[in-house]
Amino acid sequence: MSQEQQKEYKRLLVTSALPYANGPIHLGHLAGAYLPADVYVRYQRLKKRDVVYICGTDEHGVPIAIAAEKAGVTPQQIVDKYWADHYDTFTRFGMSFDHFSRTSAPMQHRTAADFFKVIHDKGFLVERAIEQFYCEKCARFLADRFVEGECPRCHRPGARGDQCEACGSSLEQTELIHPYCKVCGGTPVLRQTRHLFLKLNEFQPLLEKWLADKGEWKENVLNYVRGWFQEGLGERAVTRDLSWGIKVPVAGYEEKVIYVWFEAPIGYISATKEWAEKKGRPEAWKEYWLQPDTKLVHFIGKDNIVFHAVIWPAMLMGHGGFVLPADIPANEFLNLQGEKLSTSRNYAVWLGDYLNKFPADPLRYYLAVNAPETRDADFIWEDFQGRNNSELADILGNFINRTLTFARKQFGGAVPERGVLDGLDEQMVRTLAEAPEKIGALLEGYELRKAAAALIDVARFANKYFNDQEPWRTARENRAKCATTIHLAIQACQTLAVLMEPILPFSAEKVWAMLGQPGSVNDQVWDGCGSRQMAAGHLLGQEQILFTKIEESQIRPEVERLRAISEALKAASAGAEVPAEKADSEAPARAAAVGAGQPAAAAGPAAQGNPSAAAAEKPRITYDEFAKVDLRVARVVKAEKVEKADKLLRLELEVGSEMRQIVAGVAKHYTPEEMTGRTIIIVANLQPAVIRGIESNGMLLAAEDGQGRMAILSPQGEIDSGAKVK
Ligand code: B3M
Ligand code: ZN
Repeated sequence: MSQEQQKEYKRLLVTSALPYANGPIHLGHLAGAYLPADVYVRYQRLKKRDVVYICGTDEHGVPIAIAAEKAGVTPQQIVDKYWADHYDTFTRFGMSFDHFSRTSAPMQHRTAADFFKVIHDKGFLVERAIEQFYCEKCARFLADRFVEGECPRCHRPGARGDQCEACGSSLEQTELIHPYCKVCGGTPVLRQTRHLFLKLNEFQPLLEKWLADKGEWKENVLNYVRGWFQEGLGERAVTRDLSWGIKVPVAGYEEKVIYVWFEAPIGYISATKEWAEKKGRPEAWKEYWLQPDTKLVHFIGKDNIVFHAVIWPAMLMGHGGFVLPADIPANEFLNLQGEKLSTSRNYAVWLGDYLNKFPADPLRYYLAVNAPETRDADFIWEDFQGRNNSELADILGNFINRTLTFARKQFGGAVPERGVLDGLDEQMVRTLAEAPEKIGALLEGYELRKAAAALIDVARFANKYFNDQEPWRTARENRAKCATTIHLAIQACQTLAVLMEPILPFSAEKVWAMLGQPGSVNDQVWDGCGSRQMAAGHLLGQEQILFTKIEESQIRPEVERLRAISEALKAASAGAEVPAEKADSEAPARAAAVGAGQPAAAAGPAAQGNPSAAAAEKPRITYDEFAKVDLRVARVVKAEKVEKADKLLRLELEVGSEMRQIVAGVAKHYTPEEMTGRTIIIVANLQPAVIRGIESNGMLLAAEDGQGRMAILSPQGEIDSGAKVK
């Protein structure tokens, strides 16, 4: 056990990533940052720990500004709509936030501006002049995704200023071919602008030291962070040329806003302040944020790791006084029917839609037992149906139902006397007594899959106990024995009600009422809940149906809708990759890149934000489709840098008897000297493109990995240029 786990915490502060307020919540969100946190928090409350659970919407940033301009409404109107939408659907799903705030709140404006000022005044920010695209028609600089164009790598249209979704490359906006303003379509020009950069590099030694004893953290989180350290942390731009957001509180920067990823995590603090005010104890937030015996836990999806595990702790260290995260249990992604979610293409299951058709608990259970804890998981409607029917209905629901029905019929709906225990009874007693600790340890360690399975195991055992004791027989032959069986079975129902609560809160409450217990199951105590006996004579309540079986006819339309979208997408992209969709959020991997000319170190390691997306499989293609690509061996005759483009080289190639020119984005990894004389592989029949005014007639092949490394492909052995590659 690490020092971190042994440390005695007095209170818990738990957060879920703040969802962007520009689109509804879908199942991918839930599986990543919401359900796991809610289950954890509900468990901690039953453990009677002091816990505050904070969330809210992330309401600033470029995508929201663009969405508003396109829709002809104000950004505020958009975020108001989605704040209410998120609040409503989360509530119906059973999310038990202590406070659900929003980053456009006045408290956040004050808190974030003060925080920024402290970081600035302590000298952790540095001003840099950079060149950035400017739209003369719109009279503004084009931050991040306000500019789009053709991808310099894959040449598909619609690449964004920070990333090409089609091929996954991370880009500098100035590399785009035929860039255009996302709002008016005009061609932008390059202009000088200034931004403040966080000197993240100065925090690296401190961060490494801090993370050294976090060996108990999830491996995926530690791996990401190690990757960033290896690459070396660079400066990150933390201001943007935008009007929607929190104004930069520094003289000369009045026209700019704080970068959304600098400000959003501060939302955790401001939301806690609002919570404290709501409680009538405005100073109470300080206990949670300023006392070192607070355990701060951030639940996030894996695309948010660098922001929470590197940049945010650096900000907290820079500011001083605040607790640092004690754990960041990030989850992997949830796919859908075997394919990646795509929100813009509606290849998703929206929570609101789901809740209009099905209850919350079966989804909570399925997302728990099938959580993307250590690798991506898949939401499969048929599997969801199967688990609901065979585990929730046939095992858990059935046991509780048959027990209470039997008690009503045979014992007038009262708890019968517990008599002498036989071996089976003792096993049942032991199983119940051990269950809270066993399942508790799993929940404490964020092992939702195992915890959900262990819960069903208790019910499975209880069902078997019921069968083996044959109370329908002993009811006639040995009433005392029958009474003992039913007494223990009812006790098992009571235990299950408490154990169910974190994952199945609505059903747990129903069981509690069915048992005729007063109050709410939430008021119960986790520890010892398996050993608490029912009083003989206690009157049970009304039976209700706990879990309804889901029919094939209910899920078929869902499956068919998704299949139709997936097939249409495949037809449209004709074998090209359907990218993982992040259109509704700020690009995680390259979030700080604001334009060309910024210090090279300002950019994060290229593909690191999301290695699995980078390595994502493309749909299968036929041999004929592959055969359309004309791959050739080429020899580099001459190589030179492209002016004002620090990633580009102009290459003159010999391809058989032909000479060609291409522009390649390899300058960060290869010098012109290293390129000259090399034998490489090119795509020879790619449509020509003009990059930085230079015609590029082909594309060289190179591999990029998750560590930001690049290697150019070359043939092994002697071969003539112009030779075909197949
Ligand atoms: N809104 C990104 C996301 O929803 C971002 C999280 C902010 S947490 C401080 O993926
Ligand atoms: Zn424009």
